[in-house]
Amino acid sequence: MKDLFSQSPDGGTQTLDQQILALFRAKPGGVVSGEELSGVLQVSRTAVWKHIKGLKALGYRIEAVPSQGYRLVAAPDLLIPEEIAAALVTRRIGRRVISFRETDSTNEVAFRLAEEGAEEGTVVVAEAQRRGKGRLGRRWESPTGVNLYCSVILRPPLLPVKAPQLTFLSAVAVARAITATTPLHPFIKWPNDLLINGRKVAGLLNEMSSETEKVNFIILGIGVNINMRRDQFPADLRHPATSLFLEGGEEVSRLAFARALLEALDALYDAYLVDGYGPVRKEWLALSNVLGKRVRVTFQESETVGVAEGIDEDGALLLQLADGRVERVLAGDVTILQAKG
Ligand code: BT5
Repeated sequence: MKDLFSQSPDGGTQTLDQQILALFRAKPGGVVSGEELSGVLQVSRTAVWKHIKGLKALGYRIEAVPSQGYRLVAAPDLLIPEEIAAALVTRRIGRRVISFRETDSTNEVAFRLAEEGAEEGTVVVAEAQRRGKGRLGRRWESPTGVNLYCSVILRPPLLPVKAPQLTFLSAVAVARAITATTPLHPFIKWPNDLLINGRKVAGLLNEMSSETEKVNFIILGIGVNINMRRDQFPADLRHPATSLFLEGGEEVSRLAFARALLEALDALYDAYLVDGYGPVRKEWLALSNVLGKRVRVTFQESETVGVAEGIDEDGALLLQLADGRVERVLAGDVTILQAKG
């Protein structure tokens, strides 16, 4: 049976469940009669009742109001298109959302959709990932129902070397969403981690399809640990990790977070297309935890030690070496050695 997660990736028509929820939402807090539901949806009253039962099983609290109909009392914190779209104010990003109960990797789904021509702003989310991806073939832990795993398709008019600018844009968007939904203070660790109190709360994996002179599309892959519990982290992570719940002591609505994130991405991307990279870079630098610190950057077999001075147009980290030269580091993992001076 089709359900709220089984929306066809090519958009397609709304499922019955989706239509029922849309009718409830059209009358906030109000009663929708069984007659109205079966009339608008063109199905029997028994079919309506079956679907209401299915929605209840998903966590929707739907009351039967005797001889009047049904009332939606509360919706679960599920990352499904209707719920994300319910109060979303964006121009491009999230106009189309595709959600999965489980998938291998939202980045892979988004990549395939983009290859098939999906429009800019299409968002793929999942409640769980079987093979969530980190950088360099690493794994991203993606337990069910507690976090956000999301991939956004962008088609910026950009030279491929400038693509890292969008990694910074997505880092700033995640920081804004954290600030909007919690009292916590996030920091960005170059190039793609978000930290709270020194522990990793989110990671970014941007993937690109390009030609020499032109980006075809970029997938912004964003994983945020929202309500993940201590015992859901494996013991062998590379860096200390955390979740918004563990840091703030309170559960955070994943839906509210997803909306805040898509709105932040939308606003930043809009501004980026008009004003360029400058404002993103400025906000990124203000959120960075490495500026002015002595760091070691390791990449495969090589390592560079220096004081982090900033980031450049191409996303490189600028490190001042012991001999005073400034080196551009394009990729790697950063360890903070000590504060300067
Ligand atoms: C990242 O890689 O931080 C990028 C993570 C991107 C995940 C998103 S989820 C939606 C989208 N779809 C995908 O398939 N991926 C993206 P990296 O910097 O390489 O960090 C990976 C390392 O972080 C792992 O080797 C672990 O040590 C650690 N790690 C794994 N899962 C974690 C988690 N949930 N929270 C914190 N650290 C984690």
